[in-house]
Amino acid sequence: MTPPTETLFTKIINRQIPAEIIYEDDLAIAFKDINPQAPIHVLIVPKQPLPSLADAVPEDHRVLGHLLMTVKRVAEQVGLENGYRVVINTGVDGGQTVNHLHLHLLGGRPLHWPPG
Ligand code: D5M
Repeated sequence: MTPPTETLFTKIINRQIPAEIIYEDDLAIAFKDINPQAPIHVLIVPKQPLPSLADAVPEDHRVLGHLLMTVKRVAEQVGLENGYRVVINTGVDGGQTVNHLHLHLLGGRPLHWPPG
């Protein structure tokens, strides 16, 4: 298990670096991805610095459920009424580059399958 450390996303949560924040509550924050892969690309991030989904334990179920409900809320907020994709890159083979759990919300165009 990777120990939790201060990450780039912790710095966004603490307003130490700027981001286009579009939603925030006690448990989560959502901001626009700096390198968008679709017309709408938002990251939904827990304030608790869980490194990845692979590090989750049963006690994290509340925040994990909250993150999915936050995706749904943000998708409605940004008008993704035709659908969207939610991605959680996990670990090296999953293509995770920031070791702070985050859900990618992608939409605004038809998305292809399978991903690369
Ligand atoms: O995705 C990590 C994502 O984080 C990637 O899509 C770019 C995004 N990113 C990196 N730095 C920033 C800042 N400063 N603001 C907004 N978005 C950022 P992964 O799944 O780990 O590959």
